Amino acid sequence: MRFQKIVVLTGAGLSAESGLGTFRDKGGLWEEFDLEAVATPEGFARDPARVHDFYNLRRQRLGTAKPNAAHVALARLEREHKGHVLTVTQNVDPLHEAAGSKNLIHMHGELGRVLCAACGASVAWVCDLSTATACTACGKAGAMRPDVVWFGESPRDMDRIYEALLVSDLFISIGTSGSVYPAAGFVAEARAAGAHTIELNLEPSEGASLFAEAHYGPATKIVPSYVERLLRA
Ligand code: BJW
Repeated sequence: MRFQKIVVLTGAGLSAESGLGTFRDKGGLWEEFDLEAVATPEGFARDPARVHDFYNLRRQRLGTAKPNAAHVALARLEREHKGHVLTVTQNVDPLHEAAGSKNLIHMHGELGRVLCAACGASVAWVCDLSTATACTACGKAGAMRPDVVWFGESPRDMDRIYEALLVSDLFISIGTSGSVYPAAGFVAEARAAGAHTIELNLEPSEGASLFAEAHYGPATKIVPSYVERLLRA
């Protein structure tokens, strides 16, 4: 294969066909919920119960979701590609790992984990959270929050991501609108490193002109066929 060091960035569009809503499409989560109220530290400080309701609902919706053909194809790419593949997801769902991806970074955190603001413990969590929930590590009640990254907070593992982008020779962006930074800036980092850049999305994203190559359509169609071609090349 022509490419040895691949970085894949995924967004909500990848999980759309698994029944999980995107954020900014018609009918997306930001039409139903106020972003400032539910996805910022300030919104959480003002009304934690409202934020817990939003994430409890998201956790419940996750219940029956299964990985789709696009998640499965990306796990296959990691397994069968002779070089290095790092998948960086903005998604908080667990569908990449359910499909078998192992070299994976959840840069915006995970819906299936909660964080104690008092002691810093992050623990796996499947139930609802409330303002009264006690931390299973330190016992303090009322300091638990979803272990996700809100606007104004630092995304996770950024050093590892930038290191991978710096040596990448192929960057693939899938199912993301390219409207949230720092993820929206990864294509420029990869280009600067000399990588070939590809967008796979339902429609051109905000940063579409930055990509050297693009294929548009539903992820469950275009991702498996692209991975197949890549592995045969
Ligand atoms: C399909 C499909 C199908 C549909 N098949 N495709 C001014 C300028 C620049 C930056 C800033 C600025 N002001 C503030 C900032 C920074 C800010 C930011 O970017 N704001 C923008 C609004 C401008 N960013 C931050 O605050 C971030 N932190 C930060 O920058 O810290 C500083 C720092 C930087 C670097 C190192 C260290 C520190 C944090 C951002 C946190 C984002 N959080 C959320 C919520 C997470 C938890 C949760 O899930 O609730 O993350 S917001 C939401 O947006 C979520 C997503 O991960 C993220 C991206 O959304 P995504 O995935 O792109 O979804 P959509 O809906 O936008 O797009 C879906 C796409 O799929 C569409 O294109 C469809 O066409 C497509 N699609 N169906 C294929 N079947």
